Amino acid sequence: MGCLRVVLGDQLSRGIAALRDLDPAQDVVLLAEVRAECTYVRHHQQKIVLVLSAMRHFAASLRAEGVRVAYVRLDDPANTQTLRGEIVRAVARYGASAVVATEPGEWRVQQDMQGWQDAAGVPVEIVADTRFFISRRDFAAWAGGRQSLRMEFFYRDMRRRTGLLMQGDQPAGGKWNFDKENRKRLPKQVVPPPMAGFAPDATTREVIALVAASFGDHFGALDGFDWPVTRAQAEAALADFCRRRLPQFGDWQDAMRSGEATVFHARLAAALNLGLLDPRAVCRMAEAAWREGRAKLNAVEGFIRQILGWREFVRGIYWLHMPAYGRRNALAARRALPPFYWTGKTRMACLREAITQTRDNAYAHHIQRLMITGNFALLAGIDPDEVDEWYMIVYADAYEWVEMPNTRGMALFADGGLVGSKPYAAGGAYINRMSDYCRGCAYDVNDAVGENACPFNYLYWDFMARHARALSGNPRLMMPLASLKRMSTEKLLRMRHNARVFLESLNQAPEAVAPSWTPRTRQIELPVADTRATAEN
Ligand code: FAD
Ligand code: DLZ
Ligand code: SF4
Repeated sequence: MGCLRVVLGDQLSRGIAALRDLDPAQDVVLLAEVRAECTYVRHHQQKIVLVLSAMRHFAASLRAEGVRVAYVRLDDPANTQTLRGEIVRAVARYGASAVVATEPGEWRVQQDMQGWQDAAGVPVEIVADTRFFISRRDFAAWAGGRQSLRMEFFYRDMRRRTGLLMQGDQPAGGKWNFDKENRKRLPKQVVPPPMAGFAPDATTREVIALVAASFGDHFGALDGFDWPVTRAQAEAALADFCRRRLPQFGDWQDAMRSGEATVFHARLAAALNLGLLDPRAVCRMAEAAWREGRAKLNAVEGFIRQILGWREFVRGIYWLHMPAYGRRNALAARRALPPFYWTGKTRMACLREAITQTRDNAYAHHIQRLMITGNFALLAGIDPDEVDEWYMIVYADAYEWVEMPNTRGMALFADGGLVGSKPYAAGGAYINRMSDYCRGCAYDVNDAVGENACPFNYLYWDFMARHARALSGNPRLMMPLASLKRMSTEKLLRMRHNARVFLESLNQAPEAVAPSWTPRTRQIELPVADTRATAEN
């Protein structure tokens, strides 16, 4: 027999490198549903349904083409429940003379692949994943010799390389980045169109039952599952986005609204990361909307930057710095993740909203991830390992290559500034400006001290004071650090006291447990000057 060609659950593209020289007369394609991949973190139930259903549909499309597919179901009694075990079994069963696989999206799987050859007893070839605009090797070459890596410069090079949104050698519209135009508050009368959803077919319904029976104790609701599970559905979702949402994507890119999960976002990351959509085709379709006058440049540039810029950049950073990246904790954050990240039971309306949506939909949009759940974890000093695991679990689009640099880097600054040039720390005023959450909140966003003060306010200044010395050289933080210096000692002490009491109450769920809110300054041991300059731990 010929080769065994392995396709992992997030490699569901017909053009995936491992299938490139497929000989349908000789080769067998292996797709294996295995418990190890469903439980290495306790993925949201919708994510498992999405991956397994998409795998089954992809296998069916290969078979329809006449390709021989070895498909291992999760409940097959012979299933060894690991990728390696299934490769060994398939090599023996089909008498394969070699294995071909595409490089995986996660470091731990790459490590495992190193052992496949010995285990299977035949040569294993691992080919580069060509579904990205830039290869891992070319990113490393781009990064080599640069003092610091900034997404913005990488993105400009990628625009030049691909010609996307270019007019000759100049950026379309004379500017590389229209982000300043993309921070508008969402007015009441603007109602985002409903998201394109896909009712589960018989295959998906079967997987839903399997997941409910096998992983029903994992986080997340299964009702209302409507993710695209085939290439055709993903393309329909993309077309719907380009027609109905992209034109307004830019203006309200940072806006949040209660009860509104996606606003004008695309909800395409899950399909992109699974391989159901090709990022090049997605960017070209968005670009065409601008060239044909169907969407403004600020919207299209903002959207393309996320895919051509951020998505490629974080992947490059991940592979450049793993495995050490996964241990980074530059701000020495050690606090346990509060239980409300799992239950949504908190009096803070913004967190309640973001977490409840996450539980129900396996989705929250970027600003909810960065400025609500991420910002809170940053300010509260939650251990990056716990935050990382939470983000890996809760989103349908989560894969470590993209989740980890966004979490440890962008949201937590735990990488010390490899991904972002400053911590994305913000108080309640930012959340109030970009959402309607504060109106329905038990706390008062205009207060920074006292029983009803918005926790984001005092936690923000507590964070700044805790890390003032470590952050003092950062030019982007000059303003808040100068305000901190000007602040009266009494006010800062009161806020830091509130922060301490609040943080101590966090693990006695819910945080509404009434703490003593009377500031007792004598309990704060450090003199103010030292307090301001002392990094946590
Ligand atoms: P849109 O806002 O419509 O953006 C369009 C596309 O651009 C997305 O589909 C996605 O492919 C890409 N994109 C946008 N922002 C980013 C980014 N920062 N990094 C990489 N790609 C981006 N994205 C994931 O795909 N998987 C993750 O596990 C993930 N974890 C995140 C964790 C944190 C703490 C943060 C702050 C961000 C994370 N992101 C992750 C990035 C981003 O939030 C999601 O890609 C986006 O919210 C997905 O929704 P969407 O498809 O509606 O995106
Ligand atoms: C995420 C996931 C899940 C839930 N299940 C499977 C599976 O059963 N079989 C499989 O091949 N892949 C699965 N995946 C995707 C893998 O976890 C993914 O390929 C690696 O994390 C590398 O990115
Ligand atoms: Fe969130 Fe504070 Fe607004 Fe409440 S007041 S919703 S805690 S930002």
